[in-house]
Amino acid sequence: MEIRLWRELLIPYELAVKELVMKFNHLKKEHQEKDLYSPIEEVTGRVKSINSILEKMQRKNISWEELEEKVEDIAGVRIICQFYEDIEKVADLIRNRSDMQVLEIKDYVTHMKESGYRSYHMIIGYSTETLEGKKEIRAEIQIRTLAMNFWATIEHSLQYKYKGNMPPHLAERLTNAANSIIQLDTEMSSVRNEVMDAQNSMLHQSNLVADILNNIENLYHYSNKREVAKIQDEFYRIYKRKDLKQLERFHRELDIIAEGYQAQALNFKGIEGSWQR
Ligand code: 0O2
Repeated sequence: MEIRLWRELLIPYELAVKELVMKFNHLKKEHQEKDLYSPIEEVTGRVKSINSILEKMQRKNISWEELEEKVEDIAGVRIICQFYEDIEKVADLIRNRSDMQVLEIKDYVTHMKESGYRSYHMIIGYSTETLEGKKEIRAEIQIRTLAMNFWATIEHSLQYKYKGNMPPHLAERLTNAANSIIQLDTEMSSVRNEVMDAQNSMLHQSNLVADILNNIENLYHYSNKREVAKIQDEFYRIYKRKDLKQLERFHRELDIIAEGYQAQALNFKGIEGSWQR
């Protein structure tokens, strides 16, 4: 029998998982930087263990030649959302990307598995580039809510413990819990708009504060230190009031002051330059 070089086989998959996790985390960050609610709450990834790959090959009667085509989740990424509605938003973000092609959808959200499992799976084609050159691989992206993830994590551990022979009383409890998860997600969806508003406003304030302090720090480097200390005191005074409108006004005014100082500094540099000539 031919020797299987598992480490070599898994290299592009390891790379793909790292790249995909980084890209989805970046999408979350982009939303936050634009004061936008992010449908992505958390991203994790893993390369399937060799044991788990072998088990799946055996269970599904997959040959070595078919391994990379038929075990579609060697590279797996999980995207957790806060709300049910976010799942479709994330799926759209993925569909609109040019660096991954959606090959297959398994919608266990609309069509819950018999076990009670709910999650939206997208099998994608993804291109990796390693020392050996370019390689097209398949990866599985699982998209689910926090509540669905809670259920799946618990059930996965029990499946592992009972190796497919779940005692009926436990299976029943899990089915009941799965129904409660549906109810919980529906209940949470009804406050989604309020939560989105609250989170947008929190993000907006946090970006404003970061921007203001950044501006103050810049001013500190090229203007009168006493003036800057006064500006900083004023900022802390306004900050304590917890009034977003005042903070926005202060931010705009500070922008104007900073522009003024910048123009002065540039003029000064211009004069310096003409002196040196
Ligand atoms: P891992 O790495 O331990 O997560 P399957 O026949 O279900 O094994 P298939 O048909 O290739 O696999 O794809 P499917 O059904 O989309 O399942 C792929 C993955 O979805 C599984 O990976 C699980 O992560 C998850 N999943 C599917 N069904 C269930 C379920 O009933 N309960 C839980 N908790 N998770 C499920 P693996 O193979 O289990 O590997």
